[in-house]
Amino acid sequence: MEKTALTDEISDSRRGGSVAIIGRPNVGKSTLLNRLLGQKLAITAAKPQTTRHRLLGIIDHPVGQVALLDTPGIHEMRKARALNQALNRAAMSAMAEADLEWFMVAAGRWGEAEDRILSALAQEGRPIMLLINKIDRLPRREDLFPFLQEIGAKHDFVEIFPISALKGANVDRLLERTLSHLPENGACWPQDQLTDRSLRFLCAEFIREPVMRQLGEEVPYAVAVTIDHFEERADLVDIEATLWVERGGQKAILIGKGGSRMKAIGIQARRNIESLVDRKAFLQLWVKVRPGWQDDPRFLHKLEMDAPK
Ligand SMILES: Nc1nc2c(ncn2[C@@H]2O[C@H](COP(=O)(O)OP(=O)(O)OP(=O)(O)O)[C@@H](O)[C@H]2O)c(=O)[nH]1
Ligand SMILES: [Mg+2]
Repeated sequence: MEKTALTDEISDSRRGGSVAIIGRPNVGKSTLLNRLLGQKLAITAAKPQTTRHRLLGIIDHPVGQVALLDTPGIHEMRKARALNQALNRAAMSAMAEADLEWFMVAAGRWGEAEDRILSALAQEGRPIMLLINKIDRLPRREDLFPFLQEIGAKHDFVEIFPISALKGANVDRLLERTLSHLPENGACWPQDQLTDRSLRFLCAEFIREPVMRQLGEEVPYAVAVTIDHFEERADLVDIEATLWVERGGQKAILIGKGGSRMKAIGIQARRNIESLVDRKAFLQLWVKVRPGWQDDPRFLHKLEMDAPK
């Protein structure tokens, strides 16, 4: 990396701290985590509510470390199922413990949801950087100016950053500026550590990703993945997993005609896992029905999502 003025300034004391990425579903939070890590850790899809867990990614930089917390998109709960409550709670708890907040919005989009999230963030009292993502979608850069003016006035943001998480525009600069706002001698994780999540957890997520990406409206939200068997060998990982749905009809859709959908999901999941573990994966997938799992606190606990008492 090119030596910057910032690197010179504080080369003798590493900075560090935790940063929560907060925003509405689908704005690109997980894409940014992966971009900054330089590898895929979080699952992403062009659908809201892809992320269900808070996910730590440790970003190592010459100037210091950022413990970056990806979070589920904060959403209004119409039906307020236990799963939805757990998603919002995971985001709020990350928000509460971060040293600094990244509030992410999509370029040109600001609505009531953004106002609500911003007021929750402001209540935490931490510095907030506003990230305006997906700027690659704008036909012209100038199109952003009126938007910047309007939303820049909504809060005393420490910085405002137009970025493209997908294309990588402005993200290096974002990281440098973020580090300058974090304490000296802050976080300190082993340099080769990427996250605090187990490989087993990540594999369950990497199986859920093709479900999110390949299936239509309702079914992906009714799917949860548990790992029944996980064995790491020198040349192979051997995994058996269950995809849980809530109804028989969803099971039929997930399996597809003659098993074709599950086959396609299995192929993509195996690819995801093999590139993560850097060896072959042997994957056996089952589909089972568990009515009402989205409201079952014990099952949500099993999925490593804290459930309401
Ligand atoms: N054009 C464009 N698309 C992006 C950008 N960042 C993310 N996306 C796309 O937006 C969609 C949502 O991205 P995610 O990273 O899954 O969004 P998220 O905020 O984590 O969503 P939830 O987990 O549901 O809260 C995906 O299709 C991404 O490829 C970007 O900078 N530009
Ligand atoms: Mg996400």
